[in-house]
Amino acid sequence: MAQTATRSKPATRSKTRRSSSPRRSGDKPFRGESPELLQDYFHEMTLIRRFEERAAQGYTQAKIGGYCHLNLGEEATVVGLMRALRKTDLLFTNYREHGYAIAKGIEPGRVMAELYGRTTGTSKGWGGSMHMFDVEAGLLGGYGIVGGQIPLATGAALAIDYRGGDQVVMCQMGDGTTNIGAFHEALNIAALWKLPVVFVVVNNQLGMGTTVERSSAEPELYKRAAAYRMHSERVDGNDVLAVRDAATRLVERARSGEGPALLEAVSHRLKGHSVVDPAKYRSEEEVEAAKQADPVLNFRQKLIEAGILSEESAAEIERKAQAEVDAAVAFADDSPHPDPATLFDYTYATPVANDSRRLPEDPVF
Ligand SMILES: Cc1ncc(C[n+]2csc(CCOP(=O)(O)OP(=O)(O)O)c2C)c(N)n1
Ligand SMILES: [Mg+2]
Repeated sequence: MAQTATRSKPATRSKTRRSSSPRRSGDKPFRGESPELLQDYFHEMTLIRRFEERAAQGYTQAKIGGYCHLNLGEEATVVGLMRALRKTDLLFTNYREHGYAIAKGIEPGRVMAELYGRTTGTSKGWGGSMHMFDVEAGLLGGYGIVGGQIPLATGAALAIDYRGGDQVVMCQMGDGTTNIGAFHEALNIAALWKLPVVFVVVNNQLGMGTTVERSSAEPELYKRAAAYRMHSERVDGNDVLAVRDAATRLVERARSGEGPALLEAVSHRLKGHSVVDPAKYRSEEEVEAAKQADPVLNFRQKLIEAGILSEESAAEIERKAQAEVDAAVAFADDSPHPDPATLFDYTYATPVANDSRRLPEDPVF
């Protein structure tokens, strides 16, 4: 395979930041920001919050089956990251991706329909919570295998580079994922070949019930990029503007051929690992700290203090978000279930020899 000029350039020296305190937007956080845009961020963060609360409810009503992991507490990270991407840029995520699907431009109704397992969902109802997929929106999954998205995202970045495109790949993952071998393999090759990919570690400080300190010998995860001489930054994941600015910097850097980067966004998980996890392993203090750091409520408060929202206009945005989620639920509920005969239609892109299409009730021989 021919090497492109970009890939044959030697890797540059690491510019990993020495300071471990996450970047924030500063004392005058809204200076130079358009009030409409800030209100729009608040709306989208609130929409994701309400959507996820409703998904949890749908699970207890048995409307949603299988696994279901929520972005509660990560809304500022999700919105900030997605605002750094163009529609044509590609996104790969882990299984905690409902908010990303919405913020990447997929109708909330289609996301809820996928959770409900209906034909109008992003994956025709066959994927469920962990497998949202929409080529048009640039969301290439939704992966349930921890780290499974990382080699695929790196491969997509290689394809873009090989074809000389100007898209960037964003590869989202959790803190626990940085201990998977594929993480290191992918970062190494991405740095060597200067691929247009931004790896994002959403550090919610827990991998299921295990803290970062217990699982990672270097708990400041952005520093892992140094092993690959890759640029990296750490940002306050509860600060939507700081996340947007850091992600934009790294995405545009990758787009202009300066190579991959690693962004660590530090926030909290407000609830259990999945909707069925009561999270008994967390101390009261830890849960309280997570609540205090709530990115949606804190952003609301700051916008009111800055005169960008009033109590009434904030409540109006919240009503609007609730109405959109109600409409998404109605759309999902009214949509048809898939025909079981189509179960295997989307397993492989091309025909595969010995592709078993046996349903549980079918005879083995
Ligand atoms: C290869 C593999 N190992 C283990 C699991 C089980 N598992 C699912 S999620 C998870 C924790 C991942 O934590 P993190 O990367 O921090 O992501 P978060 O859930 O916090 O978003 C584990 C161990 C899996 N799905 N895949
Ligand atoms: Mg985690």
